[in-house]
Amino acid sequence: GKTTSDGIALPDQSDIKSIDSLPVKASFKKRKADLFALKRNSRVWFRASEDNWLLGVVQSKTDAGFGVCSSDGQIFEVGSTKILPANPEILEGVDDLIQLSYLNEPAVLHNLQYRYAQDTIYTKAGPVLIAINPFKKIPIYGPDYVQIYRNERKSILGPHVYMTADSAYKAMIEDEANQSIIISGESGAGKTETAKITMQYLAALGGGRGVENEILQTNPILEAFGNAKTLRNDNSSRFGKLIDIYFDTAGRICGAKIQTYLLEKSRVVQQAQGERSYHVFYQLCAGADPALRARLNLKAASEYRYLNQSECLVIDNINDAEEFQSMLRAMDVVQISKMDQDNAFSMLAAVLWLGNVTFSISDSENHVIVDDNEAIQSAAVLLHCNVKELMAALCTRKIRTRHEVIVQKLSHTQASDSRDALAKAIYASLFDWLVDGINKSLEARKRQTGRSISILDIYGFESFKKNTFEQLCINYANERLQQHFNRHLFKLEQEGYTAEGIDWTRVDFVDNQECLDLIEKRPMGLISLLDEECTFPRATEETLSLKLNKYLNGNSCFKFERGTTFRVRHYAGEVAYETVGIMEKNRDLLHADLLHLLGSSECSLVNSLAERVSNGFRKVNGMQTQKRSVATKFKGQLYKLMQKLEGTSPHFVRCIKPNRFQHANLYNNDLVLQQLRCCGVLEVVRISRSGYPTRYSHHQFAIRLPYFSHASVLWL
Ligand code: AD9
Ligand code: MG
Repeated sequence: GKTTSDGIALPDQSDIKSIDSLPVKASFKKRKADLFALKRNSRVWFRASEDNWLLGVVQSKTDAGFGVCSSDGQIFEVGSTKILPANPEILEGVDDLIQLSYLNEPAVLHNLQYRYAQDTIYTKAGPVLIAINPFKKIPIYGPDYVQIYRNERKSILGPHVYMTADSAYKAMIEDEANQSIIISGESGAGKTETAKITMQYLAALGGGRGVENEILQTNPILEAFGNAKTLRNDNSSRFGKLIDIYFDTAGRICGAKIQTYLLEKSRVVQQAQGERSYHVFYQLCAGADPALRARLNLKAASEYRYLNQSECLVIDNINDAEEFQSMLRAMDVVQISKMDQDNAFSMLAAVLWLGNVTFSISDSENHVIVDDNEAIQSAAVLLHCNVKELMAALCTRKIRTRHEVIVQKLSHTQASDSRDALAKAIYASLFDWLVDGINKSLEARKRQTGRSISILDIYGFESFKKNTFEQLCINYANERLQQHFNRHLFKLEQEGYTAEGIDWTRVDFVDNQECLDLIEKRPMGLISLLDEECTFPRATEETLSLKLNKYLNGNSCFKFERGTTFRVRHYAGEVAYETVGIMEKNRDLLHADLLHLLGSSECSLVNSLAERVSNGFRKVNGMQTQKRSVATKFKGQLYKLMQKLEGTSPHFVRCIKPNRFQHANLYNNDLVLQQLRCCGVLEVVRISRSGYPTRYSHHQFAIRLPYFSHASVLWL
């Protein structure tokens, strides 16, 4: 590389790429200028080891770079590729990353960590709010704080989700435009909590009609039925949720509507070791009163195979029985009738008892019959159907040919699968039924303005040791959301600057279109190929793998691994998926016999659940029933969601997980950096800065002046 007038070696372009995620050209120019500007006593970040940056002060310039004194008085020889200018002390812990003179990664990380150490979890990154999960209660919520933020005294307290909610509310009223608050982040980063805090603020601001309390009380219900403990998060959302909150002309809340997305139903029958099924099952087993227990023939959670197989029945610091009581109160508030509540609990108990249904080999061809025991008897009673018919439907299959009906006996695996399919279908349709019931209660009673604020809280990006269909869908949804984020904060913003004739340096960002193409392009995308393979009765996990490998290998986001594994490079990281079980989950069939059985039940709830399930089916040749694939349906839902969000003014919140252990006061720089890098927050700050270079107050500017190097003026 070149040398400066002081004889300091300057880094090559290639060195810079690895230490800075900024576009190479711009970053090279800036870095060169920054290094020239470093003088004795300049504050700097230097890399002591891989990804470990320390704060120091330049002592001398040497042939190889710099002599730097660290904060504990040690002297380091630092090469010029391993040094970055640090921000002046006056900028320690600024509210908005835009205010930093130097926006390098160590500077941003230090700023966030500095704030986090003081329990200041919110920081602005230009138009985006960063929220770092504290994993502990911080006293910055509640009526007093709502008052402060609604009275515009926010500058005293700094960034907060309340501030974001407040901006959305004001913009809705002033611009007469629908708003959305889009919360993203990895699993466990704090999206659901943030969504609830947002709802609380809006309820306080627009309350008065009473419906706001109903809206808040939907949370414990939906979390009981749709959240579960995973290895990442003790209260992980296993469904996506968009809630539209409607306001009247006076700015008061007058109703709401909830839309949910793809509940992970496989969890009902199976969970990974150390995970749990949906909270509501454990709540019911722990909290039902004696009368309800007797009616449902309810046992302890440990007695049910669907709950005991993962060897995790309780969650630290959670009392399921108490949670059940809160959930019951919430159901009352949301006006779910006692009868509906009782019926819903019968369905839950029926699912649990189905899980205990066992089979025995009945003939030399290994066909099975259902064991006649407490499990099948209880399930039949709870489903209000004939026990003999239920037994028959579980272990045989009627096949109608043109002339006759053939009864085919099932193997052990087939029968177990049909039992599990029934349990999953009942639970998933119960969930939808519940959401519909809630929506009826929340229906906007006075919709004078038609104005709304929508809050989006979906399942966060996931990467486990084993990833399959569910992770693929979840991560796909996150890709879609990331694209929406990019579109608004990069594409639209930059187009705006160009249109206004603002002279600025174009900021590159990681476009995730290729990954989306990989998943959803037709006819050669993951979903299309999967759907096609699902129509072949003889398809296996191996044939699916071969097919994916054959057609997707050209996409740089796809990598085939041996056997039944393939890798996808997502914006948030690479994930290895297993094809095992993917086709069954995508087909999601429930045999017609079981559907008919539910339809013949004497319980109206069971009938209506059957109807819900069959709505997703279509008749082929009047005989077979088949459904639009789960992935294709999900794709359609996401498409509609994006269309809807496009019609609103978005407010973005990025939740960040500071450690993988759900611990308070534990901050892992690498983990934070990785999340910041992949979601594009740093680039957003750079764009905002290039668009509005004079965001400083006079006072701030005056204080900063001595530190204002030639380089940073050029850069801004
Ligand atoms: V997932 O994608 O649904 O698996 P989320 O929703 O991003 O995930 P969640 O909101 O459930 O994460 O947060 C995880 C846990 O972090 C919560 O159960 C709280 O214990 C903790 N948390 C999150 N945000 C806050 C907060 N603002 N204050 C205190 C918090 N604790
Ligand atoms: Mg969540």
